Amino acid sequence: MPGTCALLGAPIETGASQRGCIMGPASLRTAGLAEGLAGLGWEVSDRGDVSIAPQASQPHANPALHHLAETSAWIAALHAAAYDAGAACDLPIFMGGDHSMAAGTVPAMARRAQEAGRPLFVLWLDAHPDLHTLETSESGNLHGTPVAYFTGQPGCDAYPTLPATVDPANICMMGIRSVDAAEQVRIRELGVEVHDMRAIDETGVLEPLRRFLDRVREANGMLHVSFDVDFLDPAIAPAVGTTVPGGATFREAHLIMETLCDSELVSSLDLVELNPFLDERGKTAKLMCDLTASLFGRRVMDRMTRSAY
Ligand code: 4U7
Ligand code: MN
Ligand code: MN
Ligand code: MN
Repeated sequence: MPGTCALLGAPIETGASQRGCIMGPASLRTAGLAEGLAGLGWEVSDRGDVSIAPQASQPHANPALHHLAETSAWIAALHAAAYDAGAACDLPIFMGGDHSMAAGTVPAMARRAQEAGRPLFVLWLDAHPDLHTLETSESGNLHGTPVAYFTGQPGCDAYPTLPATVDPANICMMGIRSVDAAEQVRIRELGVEVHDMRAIDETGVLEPLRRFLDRVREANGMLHVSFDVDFLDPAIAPAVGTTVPGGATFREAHLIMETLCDSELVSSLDLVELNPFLDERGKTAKLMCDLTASLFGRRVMDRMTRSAY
């Protein structure tokens, strides 16, 4: 299983209402992300942080939008850097930064998949579906828009042109528990697979995850995992601006990562929305590193066989 892993920092915070995500990549490095993976046998290279030039403001018909020009510049810069990181290793990790960065990383992975003649699947671990267009966002916070953009929804035209989109049928969302009215409508229209927290209470995480992984395998797909810290319950992961009670537990999250590891299907990972300014002595950063280690092969006990995932 161990192979090569590239870390890429995306210190972007203009997509969120609260400041602090700019420190996310530094906090993940301080918590020992690279060292943990190296200890599992992975060859890890750190490609440093992406940056953008200062931007002039860009007007939009929706007056609520914040930092549209910066976000567009980040999307373009991250797309290019993520594409290169994907070419340079087996499994890149994109360290955020707020979730607007997924508007750069996911399309870059979709382009790589398209060039390989394979479909891209996305596992979206989040309290929120992030399915607003630039027209429907009421908060104007652009970290609520990446999924609408990378599935090619109209209303995101002010963002860079997409070279490849993700088929909504290839997205699986887990942990959802805060959905705005316009997002609710779009989920139904697009037929996105959503396992909200009630469904997880009822079935657990394993059954829906295994079914999704079966689909990825049958389609010979590549799999991008986008992990928003607010997927987790705020009691175990306080370092996030958009806390929503009733999130995933420590073991639910680890079980997802362990199962993903056993599947050997994951080809890229976002770790997003970590706001170190809100953390408690690095607790959330360490948890995100431990969860990543589970995805990269750390296990409590040696097993005779891998689970059937
Ligand atoms: B995150 C929200 F209204 N939907 O649009 C919005 F609830 O990347 C939240 O998932 C967006 O953290 C959260 O502002 C974006 C809100
Ligand atoms: Mn999100
Ligand atoms: Mn969220
Ligand atoms: Mn958030």
